[in-house]
Amino acid sequence: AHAEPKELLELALAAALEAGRLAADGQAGIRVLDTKSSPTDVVTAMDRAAEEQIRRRLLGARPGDAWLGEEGGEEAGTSGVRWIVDPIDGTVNYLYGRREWAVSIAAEVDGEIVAGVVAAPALGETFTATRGGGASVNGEPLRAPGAVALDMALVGTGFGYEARRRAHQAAVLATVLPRVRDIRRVGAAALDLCDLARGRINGYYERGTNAWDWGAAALVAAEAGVRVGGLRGAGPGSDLVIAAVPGLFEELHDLLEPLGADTDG
Ligand code: LIP
Repeated sequence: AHAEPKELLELALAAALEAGRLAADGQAGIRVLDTKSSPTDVVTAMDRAAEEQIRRRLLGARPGDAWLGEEGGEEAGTSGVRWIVDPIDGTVNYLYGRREWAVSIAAEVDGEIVAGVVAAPALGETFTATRGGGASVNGEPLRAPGAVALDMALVGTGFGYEARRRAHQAAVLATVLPRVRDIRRVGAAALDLCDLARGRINGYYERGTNAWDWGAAALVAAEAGVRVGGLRGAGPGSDLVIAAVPGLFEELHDLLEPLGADTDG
């Protein structure tokens, strides 16, 4: 059955905090220089274990819901509710013992995300939002600061994993970098959008991310007053996500559009 966004948020929050503890406890044991087993395999195993734990908790409570997970793929449901889950966004940071990684859980009702949690245990930060109900960090209301001009903007971005895509992303960046205050590459799309919601960056764009990376965080950002979209009026998608408060959003959009930032060149 359908549920209220607040109920879905509570469930998602409990699941994200639990999975965050599991992953945080496991992070210390990962050694990048360990020669016996590949560290990437260890991270993949943790990704799977965390997603499985989230799935047990969410689908245990709501068996008719649909699923879209980074590790577990897609599964249809009957309730009209779909969970969109990234057990560890920022896996390279996680692997290197860095703190910028997060568990991301979004609840979609009839195709629209209505609740989202981004839990970053190593940072001690948990972001939550419900559609129309505002966004918070650690329970404190979040409001993005007003627009700055593009040349004063600190802009976050990220890069894909394939060489060809990266070469074009580097070409786009070569045009963007001289036009802005500076660039940040934090390594977790969910945290980029949450950082934007609290004014730690002013803008963000990235090609090639998936709904599990940005679904929950896009709601946090939108509820904090950030515009999140794509090129030419499109919504955010794997082609391109652009985010900034109104005013700066249009400037960033108009800079990226002629560069083909939504393509691989
Ligand atoms: C990662 C993103 C990162 C992006 C990578 C990747 P993962 O997600 O959050 O910002 O640049 O392409 O998608 O793989 O760590 O879940």
